[in-house]
Amino acid sequence: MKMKDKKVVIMGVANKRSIAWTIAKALHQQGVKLAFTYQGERLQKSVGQLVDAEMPGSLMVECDVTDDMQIETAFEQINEVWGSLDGVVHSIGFAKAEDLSEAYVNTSRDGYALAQDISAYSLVAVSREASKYLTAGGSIVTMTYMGSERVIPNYNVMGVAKAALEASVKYLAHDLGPSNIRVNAISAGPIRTLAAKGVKDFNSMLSVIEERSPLRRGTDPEEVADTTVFLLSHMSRGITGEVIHVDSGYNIMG
Ligand code: 0WD
Repeated sequence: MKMKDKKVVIMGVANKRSIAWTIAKALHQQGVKLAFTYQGERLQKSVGQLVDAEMPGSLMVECDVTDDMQIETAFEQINEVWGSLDGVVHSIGFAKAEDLSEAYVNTSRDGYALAQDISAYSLVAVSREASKYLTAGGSIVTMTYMGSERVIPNYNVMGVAKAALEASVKYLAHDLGPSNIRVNAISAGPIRTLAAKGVKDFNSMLSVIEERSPLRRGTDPEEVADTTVFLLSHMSRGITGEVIHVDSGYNIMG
């Protein structure tokens, strides 16, 4: 994998169930140096404790992705310590709870804009700032879900935001490719995390997947983490602008 001493920024750890945390553990095992960004004081203490306990020596920087200045400053601060970067994991998404339970047709203008801002636009702003420091090329990986491709009841405004995110992956891959920066997404099957708690009927989604997916089981966060390690590594050097499904094959089912 040739990952030892690579420098990767992890965005989106809220707690130890976060997909971003499982990804961090897999990267840590490969000897990767990590910088964690956290959203506001709310998460500073809890994420800080997690990082200090399991990955001491990692960087910790505040970054609310709704604020351009915070994104700019976060990458500047990380670069001041590291001098350059090799990769970014963007594992961030948000929609208002009421927009994940009512009919999509009732989505408010505010709710639509917020979901797009945090879940899709943030990748554009992050890629722009990160690319300044990915000086020897690099890899950016984001997390998406099949609700972008087809209607998953209740996923609603998040599905539309994920469609924008996946389209952004392609446009960003085109823009940053000449600098040897790759941009890809992983479309993960449902995983029990804090974000998943907001999706109504999550449990019944899981049982359908266990019954109908080709592998007849749900998705482990470790599977998503291993694919992220691959996408950040030299092994995937020919892949960009791609959405890789890590979902027990469920997306191929009619
Ligand atoms: O089934 C699942 N859990 C799947 C998740 C299946 C497929 C994809 N995904 C995606 C999510 O949509 C998201 O993009 O994976 C990504 C990570 O989600 P997660 O690990 O399931 O959820 P969680 O642990 O809640 O992490 C998402 C975090 C936020 O957590 P909370 O729960 O506090 O909203 O995104 C971060 C925050 O840490 N986040 C922000 N970070 C910076 N600025 C912001 C913000 N404004 N808003 C949310």
